[in-house]
Amino acid sequence: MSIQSSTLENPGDVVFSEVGTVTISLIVKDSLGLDSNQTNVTININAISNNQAPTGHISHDNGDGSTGTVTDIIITEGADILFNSNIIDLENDAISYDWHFQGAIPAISTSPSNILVNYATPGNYTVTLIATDVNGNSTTFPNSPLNVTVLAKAPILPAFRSLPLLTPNIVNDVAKYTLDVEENINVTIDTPNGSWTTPMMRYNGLSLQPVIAAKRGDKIEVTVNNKLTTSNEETTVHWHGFKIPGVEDGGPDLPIAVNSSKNYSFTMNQSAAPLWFHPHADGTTATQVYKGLAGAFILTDNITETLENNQQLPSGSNDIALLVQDRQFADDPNNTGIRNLVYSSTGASGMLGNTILVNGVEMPSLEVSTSQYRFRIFNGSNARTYDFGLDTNEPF
Ligand SMILES: [Cu+2]
Repeated sequence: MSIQSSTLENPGDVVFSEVGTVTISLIVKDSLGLDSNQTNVTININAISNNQAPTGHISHDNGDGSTGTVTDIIITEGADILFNSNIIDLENDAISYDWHFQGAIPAISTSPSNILVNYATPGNYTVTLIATDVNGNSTTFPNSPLNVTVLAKAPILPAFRSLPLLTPNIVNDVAKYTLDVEENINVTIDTPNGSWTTPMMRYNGLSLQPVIAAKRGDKIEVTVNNKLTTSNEETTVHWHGFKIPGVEDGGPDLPIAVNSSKNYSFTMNQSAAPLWFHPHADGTTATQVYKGLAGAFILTDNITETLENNQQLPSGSNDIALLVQDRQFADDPNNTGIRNLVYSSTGASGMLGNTILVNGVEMPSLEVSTSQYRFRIFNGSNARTYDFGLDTNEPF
């Protein structure tokens, strides 16, 4: 639980025996002992008489040059006085007082019942309440200082996004797909700290990398059109982990030139597996994957189908592909809303990005039900390896 406010409850009574101005200071210090907030409440006791209702005046000094509300009160001898005030100071820390006076004049017992302090930034604080009388004598209220730990607020996480499933065209029992290889596709990157746009390479102009689903025995035909006309780069589609003939496997020896096409044709004849595909052209494999060309290929077979039908394996919307990729984005000093990808490789060791995206989103949040889920995790990063676990430190 994150605490964003604290209450100094019933700080106790301090007795003043002198008529005049009384200042009550609420001092909030951070863990370094620096003043993070100070507010003063000044009480002027103007008319005092054992048989007369005195008038009082309360004003606030927030300690940072800003002033709060000024309130006149009537202090009635022998009666309780409740005074409420809300102050927002320049540091945007809100402090509210809930004062409780007893007007036994001239001996004034001052008893603020609750003091609420709101904190703008996390950290450790001490909250002290000090009363200073007309002669400058200070007394710390008996129940202060109060030690407060303010934890960081849980960030509002961006929504999880599912990878889009491609729909085949079934012709004569063959599942036909088309992959247009495109660049300068404006992709929205959502993070806990805001969103921006990044021009990327993509298949079919999709904002996310696609998924192809197939079953063992399926005949697949994929037409790939190289539309990388700006960068003028060759590409291929390599079917990572597929048991298919070499000529269909999109190696660097069979590139697709710009404005050219190639048909990949194969039959899936292997056990169920989470597979993936990505470019494998000579010299541009790493950068094209980094810029966004990749896709998941979910292969099922009779065994997985039986397990799913018997509810022994999660299926449907409980079977979720996660594409994990680290990226680095350029700064946006002029607030254009566009942040370009930065690729800086040191030789053959590749590069490590400082932003880890899961399905194109940093730290996505997915509402789940109390049932089993199957996550197919694909590491599509350039050089980074991962040790996945739960935030309870339990391993997968
Ligand atoms: Cu590969």
